Amino acid sequence: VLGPANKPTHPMALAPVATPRHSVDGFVQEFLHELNTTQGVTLSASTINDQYKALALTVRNYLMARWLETTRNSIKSKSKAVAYLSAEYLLGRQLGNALLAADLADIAQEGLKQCGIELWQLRAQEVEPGLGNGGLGRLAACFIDSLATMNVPSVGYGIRYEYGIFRQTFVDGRQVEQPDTWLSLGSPWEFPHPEAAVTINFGGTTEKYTDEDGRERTRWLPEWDVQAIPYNYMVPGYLNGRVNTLRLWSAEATRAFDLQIFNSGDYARAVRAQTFAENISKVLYPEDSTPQGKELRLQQQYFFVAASIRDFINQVLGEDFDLHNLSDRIIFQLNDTHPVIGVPELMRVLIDEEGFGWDEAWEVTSKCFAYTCHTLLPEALEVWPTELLGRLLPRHLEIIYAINDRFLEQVRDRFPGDEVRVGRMSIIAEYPERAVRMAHLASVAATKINGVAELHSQLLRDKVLKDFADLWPEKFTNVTNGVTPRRFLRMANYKLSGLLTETIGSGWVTDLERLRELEPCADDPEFREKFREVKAFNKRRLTNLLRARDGIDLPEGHMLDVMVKRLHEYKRQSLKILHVISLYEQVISGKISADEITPRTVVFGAKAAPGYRLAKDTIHLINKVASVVNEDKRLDGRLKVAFPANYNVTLAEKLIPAADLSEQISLAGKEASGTGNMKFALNGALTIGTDDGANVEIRELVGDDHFFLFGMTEPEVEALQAKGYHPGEYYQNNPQLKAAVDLIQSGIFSGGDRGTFDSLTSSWLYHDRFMVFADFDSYIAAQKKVEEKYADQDAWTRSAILNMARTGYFSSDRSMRDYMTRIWNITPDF
Ligand code: GFP
Repeated sequence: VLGPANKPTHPMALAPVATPRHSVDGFVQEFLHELNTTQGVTLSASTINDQYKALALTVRNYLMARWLETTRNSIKSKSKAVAYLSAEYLLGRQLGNALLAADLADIAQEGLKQCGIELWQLRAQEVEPGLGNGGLGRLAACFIDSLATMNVPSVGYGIRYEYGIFRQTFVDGRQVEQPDTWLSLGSPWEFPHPEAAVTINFGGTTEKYTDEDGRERTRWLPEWDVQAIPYNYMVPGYLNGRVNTLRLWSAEATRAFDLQIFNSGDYARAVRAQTFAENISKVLYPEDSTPQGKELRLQQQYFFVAASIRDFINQVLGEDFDLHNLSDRIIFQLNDTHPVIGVPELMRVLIDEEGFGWDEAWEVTSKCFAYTCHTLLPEALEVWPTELLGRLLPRHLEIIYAINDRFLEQVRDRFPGDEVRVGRMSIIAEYPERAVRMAHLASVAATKINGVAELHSQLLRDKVLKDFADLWPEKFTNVTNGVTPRRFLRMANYKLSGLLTETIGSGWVTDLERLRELEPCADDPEFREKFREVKAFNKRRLTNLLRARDGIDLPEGHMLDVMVKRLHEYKRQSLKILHVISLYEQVISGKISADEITPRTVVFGAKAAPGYRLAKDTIHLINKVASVVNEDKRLDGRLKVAFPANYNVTLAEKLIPAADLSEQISLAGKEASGTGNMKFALNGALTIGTDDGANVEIRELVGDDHFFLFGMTEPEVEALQAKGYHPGEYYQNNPQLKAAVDLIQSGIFSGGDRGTFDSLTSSWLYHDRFMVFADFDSYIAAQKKVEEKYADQDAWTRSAILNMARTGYFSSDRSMRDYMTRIWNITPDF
């Protein structure tokens, strides 16, 4: 991926690859050439897809020389690299980013115009690769962008899911999942390398043997295998001439089909092995409520991690490299627990294949991994039943047991007699079934463990991984998440970008803290006016998009109140919809008149995991409320709900710059960080939020006057839990809450059927772990403050500008700097 280490070369191969001329003429020539030679069409006969592909290939050509050079230099410099191991990369569209990185956007626009083509139409052709689920995958994409922009030798490793995350549709308000066929027209951004395939083994048994030197060794006798085929993607840095690599693995059967069986006429059986093997890279997060689904997930994890480790060792380091020095050349960053099976895999490679002794192997392995935890929910920490892990990866299970034995010895030494602690910390859980706790394995092996926001890292130390922090306090650190300013400000909000650059120069794109220089502009009426014009433009742009994409009409002049994120109870989309229902209820029951409502459109964007019943019911409720509220004349058009289906990065890029209000309303102590919160603030939306995740740091930076804080703090949540949370009391004692819940139960949103949403209402009323009712009152009060402030547009705009000016800290460039100094011990290449 960073290039073969010791391969033959030729003096001419060292000459730089020609980059096409950076001029409109040069561009047009290149574009027409691609159209003719790669797509095989003339301009006049070309379809829009031909044009899009030719454009993508043209842009690629401009980046190609840089890519080859980056690769060559990384090998030569022998510097330490980061391998980011992530099961998800939510990349978004590639074309716009590549145009920006290669400084080609204006040239392309002009050149295409000369050919009678509009650039934006071609950009709209691109189907984004949905290789992630939410914040975790998008974070990985932001990080690799920053690493390239900051000249850090690095490679991203992951899976090329054929179908990615599902495409969400709504049928009668309910989520229905469709396969996401993002590859159906081919992707011009990938470079397959079948010749560099890696064989990945599964199943079978292990056996002991004595080697030539008379040493007792173990070997794995696998039962079946699959080919991991690498697909390379360019990761261009912003205007710095560096192009890093993202390498995604695709599964192919080793034995495609059995000709004997085929010829006997049993066609289905002839290809069974192929289908089975290739399922591995079919979809992101196969539904895991079945044992088969669970097993497939573990297969996926081992598949991509084993291929990546093997790839790095073979391709980058080469045969002569002394693996005792591996940690001088690499750090594997584990993005959550999904890649943690890499720990026993590296041990196996070193011991079984390279002949290392245990201690030597552990010495290397325990320096080569660092672990980022992204959650606070205990149920989100993966565990694999030993029955399953042992069946799929028998040698790895042995190694895990051996790691655990040595680890528990250490615990016993340190805390003699404390067997309860030993049981708590063990990598192996005994209840409800014997299973491997992957977060414990990661914590034992990693050089560093980090959370993703200050509060989160603190809670990891104090609660989730407390025993480990007691044992190894020095392992724990924090790196607050960040987002790339290139995609989420420069590209997504080009009007605002223009205004910023006009005011403070363009340096902010790679040095986001420079937005601070805009603080004084908050008091400048002329700047405020321009800022408002940008927002109005972004709203019109969104309106046009939603009309075309979803048939949704956004009314003019409304506050745009946006809640977009994965659907989960802890994130509390339910609290947001209860607010809408409550406003509606107050108007139709005559408690307030419609003109007392601030004209507001609430926009939701969220996918629910296919097997997550309550999340899907919440989507159903939101859609049903939308259809009733949007039609009710009594509201005088002052309250609307929009829920465009299939929220993704492409939509986020239009939605976030248009938003006035950002909803970050998780129960305190549950959201690790959040990154949407950062994107909204940077684009000049005000946040209504709890003291949770990175909200805490956002509020500290922007100031209390420019942030709508509500809800319990984390210690208050804990105290309430300890005392006993009785949601029924809130319901009984708060007439406004009761009226909203009763309205749902009246059947008004479900065609008269009173039971449709019982699953939700009874969860809130009887056993809601996420305490929606407890924060309802304070949320409503904070929304009143939102309305008051919004009524004073000057004050609102002032706060919006300050939000943007003060949140430059949340650049993923800063996150990467923190990883480099606190975790990786790496310096950038220059
Ligand atoms: C998860 C966490 C978020 C966090 C991201 C990235 O994302 O709090 O910001 O990882 O660290 F929950 P989601 O799966 O929730 O989107």
